[in-house]
Amino acid sequence: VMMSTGQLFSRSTQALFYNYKQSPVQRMLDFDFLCGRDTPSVAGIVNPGSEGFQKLFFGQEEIAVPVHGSIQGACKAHPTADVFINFASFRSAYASSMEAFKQPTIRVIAIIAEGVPEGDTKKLIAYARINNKVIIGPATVGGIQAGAFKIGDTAGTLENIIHCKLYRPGSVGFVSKSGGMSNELYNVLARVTDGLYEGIAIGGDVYPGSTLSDHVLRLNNIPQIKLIVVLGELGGRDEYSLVEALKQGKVSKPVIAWVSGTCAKLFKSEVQFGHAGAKSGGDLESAQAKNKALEEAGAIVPTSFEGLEPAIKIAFQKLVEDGVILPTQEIVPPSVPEDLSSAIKSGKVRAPTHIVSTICDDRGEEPTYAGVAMSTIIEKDFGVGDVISLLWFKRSLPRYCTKFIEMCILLCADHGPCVSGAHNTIVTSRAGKDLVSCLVSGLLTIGPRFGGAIDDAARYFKDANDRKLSPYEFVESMKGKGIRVPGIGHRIKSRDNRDKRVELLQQYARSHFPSVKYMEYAVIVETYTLSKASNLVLNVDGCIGSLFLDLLASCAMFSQQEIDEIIEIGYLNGLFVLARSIGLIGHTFDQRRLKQPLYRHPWEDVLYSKYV
Ligand code: Q5B
Repeated sequence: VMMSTGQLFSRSTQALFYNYKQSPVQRMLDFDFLCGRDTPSVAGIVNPGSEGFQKLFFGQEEIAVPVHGSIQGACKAHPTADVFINFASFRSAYASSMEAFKQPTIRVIAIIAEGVPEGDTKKLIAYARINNKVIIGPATVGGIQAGAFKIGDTAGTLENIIHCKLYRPGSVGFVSKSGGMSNELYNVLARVTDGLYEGIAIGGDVYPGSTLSDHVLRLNNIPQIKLIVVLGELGGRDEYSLVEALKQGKVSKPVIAWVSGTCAKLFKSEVQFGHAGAKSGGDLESAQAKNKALEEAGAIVPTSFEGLEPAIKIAFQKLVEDGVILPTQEIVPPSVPEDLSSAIKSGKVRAPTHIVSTICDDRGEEPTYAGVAMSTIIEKDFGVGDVISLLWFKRSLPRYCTKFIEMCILLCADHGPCVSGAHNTIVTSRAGKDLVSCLVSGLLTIGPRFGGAIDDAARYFKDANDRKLSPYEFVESMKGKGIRVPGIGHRIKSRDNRDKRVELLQQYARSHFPSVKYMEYAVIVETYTLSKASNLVLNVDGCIGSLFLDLLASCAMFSQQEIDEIIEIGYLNGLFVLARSIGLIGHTFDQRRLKQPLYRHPWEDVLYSKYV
C-alpha cells in the first residue's frame, strides 16, 4: 500500500514540533531563512502541560513561536500545519504519535526516537496505512526537501547545509536508512550533481514506518526528480520490495543503489551494526545479496561504496547530455546571522559584558568565594565569619576578626518580639503571608533609628575622633545640627540596665584587638551623654560601629583608602541585617507554629485625636 503518491513537503509546509528542543527548532528556522521562505516552518511547539511561547530567531528577527500544552490544542490552533515532528522519548513516542495521527490535520509524522517497541511501531504503521498517513522513522533524523522544508536536525549544521547547497532544489531524489550517511551523500550529490531535490532517512529500525521502496516510488512521481539514489543497509528485507518494484517496471527513473555492510562477511559470527535493523542475519539479508538483487533488477550498483560517487556522476552527466536534466541555476543564499554565543566562542566577535562580578565564581569545577574553593572552606572548617570576610571584604581576615564578626551575628540575631522588625514580621506572618514577605517586612524597618545606625555611628565616631573633638564638642555640634548621635541611646537600656551585648563585645575586643581607640572614644562620648539622660548609653549599633573601626584600623589588612571606602559605602549595617534575619525567620515560624490569627491592633491602644 503506497502512503502518498508525490511530494511530501513544499515551501509553505508547516510543522508542529513535539517535546521542545531549542537546537533542532532553531536549525529548522535557520534553514527556512536560508531558503527564503516567507513563513517559519515551525507553526507551533507542543510541550505537554505548558502553554506560552518560545523566542526563536527567524533570520535576524526574533519571533515568538506558540507553545501548546496538548496535541489537540496545537492542531486546532494551527490547522494548516500537517507535519508532526515527534521528539518524544522512545517511551512516549507511540502514545504521542497515535494521538497526533488521530488529528485530521496531521498528514506526516517523523518519529526521531530510537528504541520504540516494535509492536508499537507496527500499530502505528497499520493506522497510517488505513488512514493514508505517512510515517518517517522511528530512529531517524528525518528528511529534507531542498529549498523548502527540513525536519529537525536533518543535514546537520548550517555550514553543512550551505556546503551541500540544500537551500535550493536540485534534480536528485535520495532515500537512505541512515541519517548520518544521508549527510555524507548530500555532500557527494553537491559535488557531482546539481544537488538534492528531496532526501529521506527512513531510520534504522527493523520495522520502519515507511520503506525504501515507498519513497522511491513516491520520488519517481515527482517531475523535478530525474535521478534516484538509494542507500540501504545489511539486515532485513526492505531492499527486496524495491527489487520487486524495479522488476515490475514501476520505477521509470534511473536508480543508483548501494547496500552498506559488505564487510560483515569478514566476521566469523553475526554482527550487529549501529541500527537495530542492521545485523547480519541469513544470506538473503547480507549486503552482497541485496546489492546483487538490486543490480539484477536494473539498479546501477557500484562494486563498493567508493564507487558510488563516480556512478552517480556518470549517471547525472548522461542525463544532462540527454537533455533530461537542465542543471539548476546557482543562487547565492542569504547569510543567516551567527548566534552571538557561538561567534564569541569562536573568537570572531567580542561583546562588552553587562555585569562585573568579583566575589564569587561558579564557572569552574567548584565554586570559589574570593578565590577560595568550597572544598577548602569545608576542609579548613571555615565559619560564617570567614565566609563573610571573603564575600564582603574579599580577603581572609585573621581568626580574631572573623570571631568578632560571628559574635556580632550571634548577639544581634534577635532582641525579642517587641522591636520594630520582629513586630512587623509577626504581624505579616499573622496576615498569612509567605516567609520571604514576613522576613522582608521586618527587614524594612531596619534603618537610622532601629539597627541600621552602625554605619553612621562608625562615620561620626571616626570623624570626631580623627578630628580630635572632645565629647562635648562632638555631641553639642551634633545637637546644633539637629542630629541624634548614631549609636547612642536605647529605648529600654540605660545606665542601670546595661546592654549585655555591648559588654560582651567590649570585653572581647579589649582582650583580642591590637587597639580599641575608637571604641574608647565612643565610651567617653557615652559618659558625656549619660550625664544628660540615663538612656543615652552606647547601644549595640554604636558598639559594633566603633569596634569595627578598630578592627579595620588595627588588623593591618586594609589600606586607609579601603577603610574610607568601606565606611563610605556602608558595609556595617549588613551585619545587623544578616543577624536579625535569623530572628525574623524564627518569628515567622513561631507565629505559624502557634497558629496565630490575623493581628488587629486594639482601638483602646489608639488615640483618636482631633487636635493634631
Ligand atoms: N536623644 C534609639 O530614643 C533611640 C539621642 C539623643 C543625642 C541621641 C534614639 C536614637 C540614635 C540611633 C541609634 C540604634 C531611637 C538603637 C537598636 C537595636 C535594638 C533595639 C531594641 C535591637 C531611642 C529623648 C531625648 C531627646 C532626644 C535625646 C535620644 N537619642 N540625643 N543623641 N542618639 N538613637 N539607633 O528612647 O532634649 O528631650 O529633646 O535615635 O543609635 O535599634 O532592642 O529596642 O537589638 O533590636 O525614643 O537594640 O536614642 O528617646 O527619642 O524620646 O529622645 O534624648 O533628643 O532629648 P528614645 P527619645 P530632648 S539600638
